[in-house]
Amino acid sequence: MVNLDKIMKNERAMFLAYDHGLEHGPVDFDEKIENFEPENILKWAVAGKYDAVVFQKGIAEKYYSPYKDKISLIVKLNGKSKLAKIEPYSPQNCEVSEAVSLGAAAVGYTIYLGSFEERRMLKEFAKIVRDAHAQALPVVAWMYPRGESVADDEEPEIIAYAARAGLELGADVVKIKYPKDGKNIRWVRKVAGKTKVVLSGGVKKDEKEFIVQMKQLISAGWNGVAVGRNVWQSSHPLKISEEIYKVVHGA
Ligand code: FBP
Repeated sequence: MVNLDKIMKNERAMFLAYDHGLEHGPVDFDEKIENFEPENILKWAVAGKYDAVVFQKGIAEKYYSPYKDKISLIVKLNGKSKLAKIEPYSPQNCEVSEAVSLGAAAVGYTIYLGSFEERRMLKEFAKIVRDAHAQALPVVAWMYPRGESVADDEEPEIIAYAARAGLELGADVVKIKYPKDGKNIRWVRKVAGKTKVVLSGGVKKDEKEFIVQMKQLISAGWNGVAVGRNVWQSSHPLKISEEIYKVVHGA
């Protein structure tokens, strides 16, 4: 039986995502780079009462251990840069066993559903689910339809497909994007069945708009948020974290 207790409370979750240095490069960190140092992210994660932080293994190895009793860790097992102009494929760079030695309470993996490389990711993911579940470790799937065959990755039908595929493949939590115009959010939640569903934050947007979106999703049964830029690119990361906390976990 998978143990979600270290990364969720009452079936709700707030994850602070910080794997962008690999996915996008330090461009997301702008000129105030010191604000974006891993130690600050960890401090905000603790002070903001997140349920877990998300790191690639390199950051986890070098920065996580002083925080291991303060905040849970999700180790992202795959990743890619944005430099290669190929069909999206995010290769695995860390084994479940390595994540466990780093103190992970869960592991994460991105699947670019619809990519010509989809089969490689589905195969890697299947092994990860097997290895993680053998030790009751939850698996969080970044379900991102992407590639030449995917015309619009915000289309509610496509996002619902991604959520459902996560359930079918054994994910315990799926991290998916906001369906365009907030359409079909109940249906998207429903098709994921017993798999938990969290919102992938996306680019920094108006804070009020972000909180309104969160409220809609929570009342449609979504389980929370895995957010990065909307928190650490804010001029007041703790204040926005408090707002998110109120929506996700209640006052
Ligand atoms: P954000 O809240 O900043 O969008 O972070 C969520 C996330 O999935 C990160 O974990 C990841 O690095 C990034 O978004 C991937 O973004 P993209 O959509 O550009 O692949």
